[in-house]
Amino acid sequence: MAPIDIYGMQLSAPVRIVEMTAECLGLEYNFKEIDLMKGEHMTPEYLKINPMHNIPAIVDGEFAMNESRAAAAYLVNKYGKDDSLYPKDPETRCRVDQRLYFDMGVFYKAFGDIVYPVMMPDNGMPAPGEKQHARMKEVLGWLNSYVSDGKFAAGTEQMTLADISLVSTYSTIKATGAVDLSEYSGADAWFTKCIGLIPNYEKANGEGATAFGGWYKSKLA
Ligand SMILES: N[C@@H](CCC(=O)N[C@@H](CS)C(=O)NCC(=O)O)C(=O)O
Repeated sequence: MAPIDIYGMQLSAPVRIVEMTAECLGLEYNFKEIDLMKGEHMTPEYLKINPMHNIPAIVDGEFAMNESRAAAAYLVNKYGKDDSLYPKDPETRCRVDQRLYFDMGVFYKAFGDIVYPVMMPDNGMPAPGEKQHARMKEVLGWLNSYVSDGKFAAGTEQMTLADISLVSTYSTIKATGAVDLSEYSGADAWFTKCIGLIPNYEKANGEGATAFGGWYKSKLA
């Protein structure tokens, strides 16, 4: 099988979801750097691959796709030896999907509302205050309830795409130090367990999360 191409940059949490998934599947991949700061996502070459001009995108032969969680699911569906990362049982898959949508639309959103106004002060977002921090706490409470008592995020016996996606966001939050995570010991134990199960974790996610955290911290007065 020819290696797939993953387009993106390590700073990006969605990009790291796809990389971690490829690592868990033992897939060979070429990482093709798309530096948003240099505008490389707006070149005609990249727009041909992904007209939505966000990262990540994958290319597998003739097939190109963006949206990290959809791309990660494709990789499991196509290349997984079994369905353990994305179980086919309808209820379990629904729980995995719910966690994936939760991660994108609720968890990362709550986090973004706290850090992006600091990292990109010109983007017009309101400065984070009590409201944004209260929301983040509520959302972390839900994550904690999903993963407490030694459970994986979708209630399975094994790690799934739900965990990989949530690990990407959780590690990024942790690296910024922008949110007090001390109340969520269940989540922290789950995080430590998951990162021990992801091959080449530092390369696929840890280094990028740390770099994101460094960027955030550099913007604090
Ligand atoms: N829901 C998308 C989000 C992708 C996304 O927003 N990527 C950001 C970087 S983290 C990006 O590429 N922004 C530049 C742009 O949209 O032009 C996914 O999970 O793939």
